[in-house]
Amino acid sequence: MTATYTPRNPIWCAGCGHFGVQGALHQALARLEVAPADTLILAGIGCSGTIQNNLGTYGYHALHGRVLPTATGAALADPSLTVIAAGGDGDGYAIGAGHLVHTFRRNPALTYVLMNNATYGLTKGQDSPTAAMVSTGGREQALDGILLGLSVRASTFLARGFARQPEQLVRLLVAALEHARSGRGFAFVEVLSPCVTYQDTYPLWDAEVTDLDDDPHHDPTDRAGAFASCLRVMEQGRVPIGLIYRGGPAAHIPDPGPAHVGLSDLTAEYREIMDGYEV
Ligand SMILES: Cc1ncc(C[n+]2csc(CCOP(=O)(O)OP(=O)(O)O)c2C)c(N)n1
Ligand code: SF4
Repeated sequence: MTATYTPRNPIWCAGCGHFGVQGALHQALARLEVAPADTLILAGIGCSGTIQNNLGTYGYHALHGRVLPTATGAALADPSLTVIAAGGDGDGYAIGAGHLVHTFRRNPALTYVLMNNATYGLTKGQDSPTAAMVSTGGREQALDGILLGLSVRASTFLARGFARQPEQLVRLLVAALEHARSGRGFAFVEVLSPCVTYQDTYPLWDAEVTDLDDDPHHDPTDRAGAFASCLRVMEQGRVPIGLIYRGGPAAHIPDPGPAHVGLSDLTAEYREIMDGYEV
């Protein structure tokens, strides 16, 4: 058996939405019987960016905003791994926004869980690109990652869950992991995950979410229809959740070519380092 990592206790404030995300991810991986030794969780910087310490899988702490190119590299290097990228709305929608757009465009086979709390939790509550979802000050519009994803025609899986609705969140994460693991491509799950310390959005989002999974008129295989469903809900001042879109072309899996490193190609020094991880 291959040992991975002894999980740490989360460092989050009591009540943080990220606990719900972690619990749901743990359940989704268990439901699919994905072994921790076959799973790599890469996370960005932020309170959300510590999730990879807590699940006993392989983990990697990426630079702020750079989790997606790192995860794409891992998924291409070893397609047998279940690769999960994770991070906050600051990490993914601010400094990392460019990478998000190009990851939709490239559609690599990995899952991305973006914990949206409409603030920068780790650095004590500055406005993030989604802050306008909850504050009325200023003139800025919130960035909507789902509409952004729908607008890139190569995107193949878009969903939004709520940390307070664990059953649906587990279902969405299972569907996302299945999508990526079967080679269909990039599965993006934004989770409304309130920061109880700097921006407690539980009451607001409890009242404002509209579940498109319950809407018989919403067809998640119709990109234009999904866009219209989301806009209709948002224009009512509400937040659409559920499986928003699943379809599109299969994942583009490029031949890694000469850059591909097989175990037999490793230098003696590198092999020694790798051997250090064998138990
Ligand atoms: C290059 C760089 N710029 C800025 C920071 C400071 N910083 C650390 S975490 C963070 C944002 C965290 O917010 P978010 O990604 O939403 O995660 P949360 O803590 O809310 O879970 C910022 C701006 C940094 N670490 N590195
Ligand atoms: S500061 Fe906010 S995001 Fe960070 S652990 Fe506390 S509640 Fe969670």
